[in-house]
Amino acid sequence: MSEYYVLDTSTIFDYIQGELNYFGEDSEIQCNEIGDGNLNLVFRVVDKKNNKSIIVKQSLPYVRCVGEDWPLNINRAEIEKNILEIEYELTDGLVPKIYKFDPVMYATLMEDLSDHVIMRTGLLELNQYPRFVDQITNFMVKTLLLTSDVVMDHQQKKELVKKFINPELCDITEALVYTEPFYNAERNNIDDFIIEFMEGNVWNDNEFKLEVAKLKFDFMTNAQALLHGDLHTGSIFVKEDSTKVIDPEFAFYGPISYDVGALIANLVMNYISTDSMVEDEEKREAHKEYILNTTREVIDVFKEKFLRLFDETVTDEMAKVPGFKEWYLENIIIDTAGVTGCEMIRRTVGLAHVKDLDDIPELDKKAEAKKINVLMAKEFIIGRKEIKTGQDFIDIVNKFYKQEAIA
Ligand code: SR1
Ligand code: MG
Repeated sequence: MSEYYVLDTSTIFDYIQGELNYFGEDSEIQCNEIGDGNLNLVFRVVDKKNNKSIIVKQSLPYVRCVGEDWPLNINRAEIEKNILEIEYELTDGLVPKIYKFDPVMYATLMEDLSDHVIMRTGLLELNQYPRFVDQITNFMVKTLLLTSDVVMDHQQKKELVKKFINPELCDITEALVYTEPFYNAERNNIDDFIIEFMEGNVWNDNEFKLEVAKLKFDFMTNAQALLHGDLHTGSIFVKEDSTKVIDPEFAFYGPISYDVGALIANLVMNYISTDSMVEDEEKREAHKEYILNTTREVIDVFKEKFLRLFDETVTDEMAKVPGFKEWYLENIIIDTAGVTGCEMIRRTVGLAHVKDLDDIPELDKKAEAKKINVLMAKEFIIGRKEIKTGQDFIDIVNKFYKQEAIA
């Protein structure tokens, strides 16, 4: 067939065989649609007899979690395929391997990583991942620094900017992360218990909103590096000794802080969630400590590796001037704190929430957690110029966990 159609579990096996002849004649096939993201279909097809499996991810021509009322360009599948190939190369395989991309069906056939678990789920089950900090900082430093003007030939870099122009998905982020959560927008998904609180603490605070506006315009205009564009804990697969980053369809040239901040925000929200949800004191405190250490280390190891790789790979003459690399990195970390705050607020009141906060079972604890989340986010944004180290990030978290319950 040479026309796009929406795949389902009854057509997926024949589709895969037609594209790749992946499974043998004696296969015992099981197909499931496992997509739990907001945009696409994801099929896992397993041959139980021969222990072989594959993932097919297909773009729908609309936003899956909203429906056909919100059309969305299916070419995002091609953007994702293009960036996965670059990231695979730059990181020695810290993303899934692509077997084939189909430009008619906007479908990518790729490595099945089901021996891993989505990090958000793993953290909510209080699991720990000893290789995570090392691997995710390798991923971020390599994909971000090596695609920047510091290292790349500037004309080639501009070609990549062109290739990864991603207006529709950027528009989603501009609206859902940087705009709508900061007023009572129709598309927001707001619990009744937090409306008045948002009016008092966010929507009527123009001084604060000015800081968010500055961060929004940095996101829109600072073509610093080729970003993943949605690097939260739902876009990361983990197991004991392995980390794999998935779902980079929001990729574009933007500020490095956007990737680092998205990750830090989602770690911090897991901390807040753990405090509210885990009843067993020993398990709760151990996991909170693990999350704080992970947060601190992600920042500090990122900085250390960034400076080292900068020295090894810098090509721009002016970027070699003493003091430049420290200045460049300091601004990335400051803006990382700003992005951390924006991501935390949008996951509390914007269209797309996170299980970490929404799944807190007791209503009063959920309300308190979400209010702490918003106030902490404000501190990250307003105080960002003083946030320079991993310790500075966790000092903000600790500050909230020493104060009395929020009124
Ligand atoms: C309509 S898309 C909502 C969110 O899902 C994606 O994972 C991105 O985070 C986006 O903001
Ligand atoms: Mg996604």
